[in-house]
Amino acid sequence: MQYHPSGIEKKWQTYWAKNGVYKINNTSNRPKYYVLDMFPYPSGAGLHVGHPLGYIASDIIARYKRLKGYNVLHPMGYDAFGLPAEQYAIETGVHPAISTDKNIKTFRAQLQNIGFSYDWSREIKTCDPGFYKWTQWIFLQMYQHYYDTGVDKALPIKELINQFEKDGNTKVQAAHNADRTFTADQWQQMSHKQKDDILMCYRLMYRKKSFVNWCEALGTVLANDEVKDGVSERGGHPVIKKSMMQWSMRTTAYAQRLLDGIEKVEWPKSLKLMQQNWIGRSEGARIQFEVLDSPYRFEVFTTRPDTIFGVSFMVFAPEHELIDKITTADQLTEIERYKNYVSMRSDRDRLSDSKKVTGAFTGAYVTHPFTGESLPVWISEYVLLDYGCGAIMAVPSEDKRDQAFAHQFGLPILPIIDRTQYPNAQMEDKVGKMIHSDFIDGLEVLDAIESVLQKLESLGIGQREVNFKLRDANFSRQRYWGEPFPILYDKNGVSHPVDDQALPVILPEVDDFKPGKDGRSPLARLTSWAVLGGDWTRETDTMPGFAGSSWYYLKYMDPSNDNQIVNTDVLNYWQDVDLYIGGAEHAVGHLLYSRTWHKFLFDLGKVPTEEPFKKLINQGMIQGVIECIYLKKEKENGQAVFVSAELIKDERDYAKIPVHIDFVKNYGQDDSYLDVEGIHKFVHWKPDYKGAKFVGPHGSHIAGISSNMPIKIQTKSEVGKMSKRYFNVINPDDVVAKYGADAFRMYEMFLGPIEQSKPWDINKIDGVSKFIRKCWSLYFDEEGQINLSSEKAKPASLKILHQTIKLVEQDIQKLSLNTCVSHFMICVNELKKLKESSAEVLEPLLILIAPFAPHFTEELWHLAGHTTSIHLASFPVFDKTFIQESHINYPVCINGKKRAMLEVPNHIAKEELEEKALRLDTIKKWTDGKEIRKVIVVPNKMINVVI
Ligand code: ANZ
Repeated sequence: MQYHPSGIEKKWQTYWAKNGVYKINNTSNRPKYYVLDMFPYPSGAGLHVGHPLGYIASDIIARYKRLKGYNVLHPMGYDAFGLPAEQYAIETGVHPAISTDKNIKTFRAQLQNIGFSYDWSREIKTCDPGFYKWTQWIFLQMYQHYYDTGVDKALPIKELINQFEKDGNTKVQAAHNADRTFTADQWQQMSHKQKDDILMCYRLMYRKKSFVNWCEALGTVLANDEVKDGVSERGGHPVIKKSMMQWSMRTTAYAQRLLDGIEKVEWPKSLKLMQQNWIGRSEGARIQFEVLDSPYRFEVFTTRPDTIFGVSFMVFAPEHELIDKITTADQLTEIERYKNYVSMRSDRDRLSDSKKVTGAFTGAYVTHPFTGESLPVWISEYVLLDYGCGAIMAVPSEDKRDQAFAHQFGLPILPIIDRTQYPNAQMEDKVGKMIHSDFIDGLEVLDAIESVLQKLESLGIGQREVNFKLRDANFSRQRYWGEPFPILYDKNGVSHPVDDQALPVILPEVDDFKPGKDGRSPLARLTSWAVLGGDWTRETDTMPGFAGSSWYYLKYMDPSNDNQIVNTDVLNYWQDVDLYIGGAEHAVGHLLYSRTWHKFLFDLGKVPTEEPFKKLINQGMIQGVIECIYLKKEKENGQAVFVSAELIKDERDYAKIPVHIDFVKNYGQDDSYLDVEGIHKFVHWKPDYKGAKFVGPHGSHIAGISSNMPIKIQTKSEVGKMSKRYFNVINPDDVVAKYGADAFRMYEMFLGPIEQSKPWDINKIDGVSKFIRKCWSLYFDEEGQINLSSEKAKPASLKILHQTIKLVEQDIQKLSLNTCVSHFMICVNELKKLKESSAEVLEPLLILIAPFAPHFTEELWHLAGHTTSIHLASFPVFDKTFIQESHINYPVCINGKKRAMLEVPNHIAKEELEEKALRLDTIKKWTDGKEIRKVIVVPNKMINVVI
């Protein structure tokens, strides 16, 4: 019988769906296993062959665990709110809900075509009101809680109000951004609005005026990780700093717990390090300074209090509120000009542009707390407002940025550390003896830090402080396609939560998706929705893309529950995600936000674990070939000049233009090129380049191209991202249509270790496809009849089967899925040679391969007479007796040098073994006439005769 994947695969996909083979229950006596894929954003482009790499790996694990007797939760859903659908709506007028639904249909069909074992009855979409009801609910819980640093957990805001009523806020231990203290009496006197403003400084979801990354073109605020090099990651539009009223999430309250939790999870080292750096804990101190001839004081944050006698000026973040108050009249214009310049720069630009030193002098001075000297106050972009205190004491002798600044503006550099004892020490190393430093002179740096800290504390002008780089996350978007906030404002602007019973607050219909020029969301224009009776209004921002994805993994446990996020018993059963597979790009965004939400829900007693994802794997990328032609960066007479790759000397002088591979001849060889026809096609495709000049090798030129010129422009192919923008996207549907889903799955695994990025190389799929055919043929006789005998299998066949079981099981657990495929190949080759047809070997082999290639194994399983799915069978049990050799071959050595071999039965006694070794002719010859001192036997390894 011939192997025809298409018929078989569709048949079994339908069977699995109809019979609910992958449908699972929340009550089971089996142990649980939860394996999760990072759910996709359903983009208009559909899946390319890179996306399923992780999904195939997780599916193999899910299937393996099922065969091992686990109740496996393996769901799929869609991260369905987000910018692209909305941009598309703005361009085409198609409602985001419609295009998103259409894209989801495409994604689902593509996924089903690959034969994944998802329990589709649990599918979720973050844009579904039934789902975002709970996103809104969690938001409200965070809004109604604060973080108590005394007990180190989130507590109801009511308890905080009780404290305010009793003692004001002076004794409160809480994460906050309040800038004033008050007594119980003062609290009682406050208006509702004032109280609301104060509480906002403590809530875990809170509103504040903050500088945000404002992208005019997209009409929205972007998160720091959505901005790359001063432009939006999506679309590359300019981004500026703007002060706006925004919702924020107080992630920073959880900074230490987020850091501690990293120790407890099984994640890649590199990923843990990225999270640690992003959280960025640093121990130091706050030190107070007084502005000369003025009532103002301020604080700086420093990790190096020991360097206090090296301070020669102060630097403030340009946005620091004190600047306007202390700048002298003659420096006002200069300061304004500089602040204007900085407002156009992203944090990343400000920190990375190390060569460029900029700043402005305020005209103000401060007093050094120990020497009493006057130090000038500057502003510069290298000091960020929202880190530490937004101001620093500059020590140009010990800090590189301060040093560059001092050089640029001619400020004094005071040496304070003698490192002659440490010839290899760097400036950043905390070693050396303090000099020119008053009461710490002669101390080692670490002792000096402690000494200065104690002095500052005793004088009451400084205290120890731990700072984190982690910032509270902006939680507002001025866009349409997101979750509405369940928040109302009364006529005084006081915030009120929507009643739990009134959730979800449904995203209303609008006709015009464009954000307002005033920076407000399209919902703000919909007054019928946004304005309620009695002067009440709704919050019209929407939540960011990461809201739904911060907790979606919980809803899969109990998707249809409308009364709770997840039923408590169900949560106690599933606990957490055992294995999470997804892209490394989510290292600091999604994974930090979801860990924060999870810890918050843990504090509320809503989830039983502190960490959501026990083990995590980042799959690599499947790369595509990018074919490029080169464009000279400087045009000639205003016209584009394309240059043959052969002529390029320094790539930096040229821009690469990715082109369609079908323009290019001889693709896949070293000398791929555009010929005249290709150039015509290129110009037709990019009319902007009509009349462009193409410079081929040997100085041959083409301008205005005539078709009979035998010219070639060499192109260059490189391996890189698979993306629409590089015209190298391969649709898995096409591969499945040609080779079958089983071959596609096995091929993607066979490409290499799952964590590695690797180029798509279709030539290799033939090998995998041949393997499947070979394996298939093992189950048929010469007449093409299914042939599984009930006779005992040959010992050699059992041996290879059990060796394979052992290796595959070992490797699956290590997630080394590529080597599993090699084990199958070796096993099938051996069994083919042995002409094995016994069901005793061939049936377990099918189960072994089934997680990788679920379709053809199911077909053969049924042909073998089974009536239930192979995927509900049991994984074969490794039995070591089958692989034990009946005989052992011992090398026999004389004084450590091998002289003979001895084959003996497996379980022979030591004495007998020694006797046999000494009786060997060769050994007798070597020992003849010599004294045998002793015979050493290393069991199963060797025999050594010492003479
Ligand atoms: C004096 C000093 C002397 C410093 C020295 C460093 C070396 P991390 O480890 O990143 O926490 N700093 C403080 N706040 C800042 C801000 N808002 N923007 C930019 N820089 C800021 O680094 C803390 C150090 O970075 C602080 O210690 C401060 O410079 C600077 F030899 O103070 B240091």
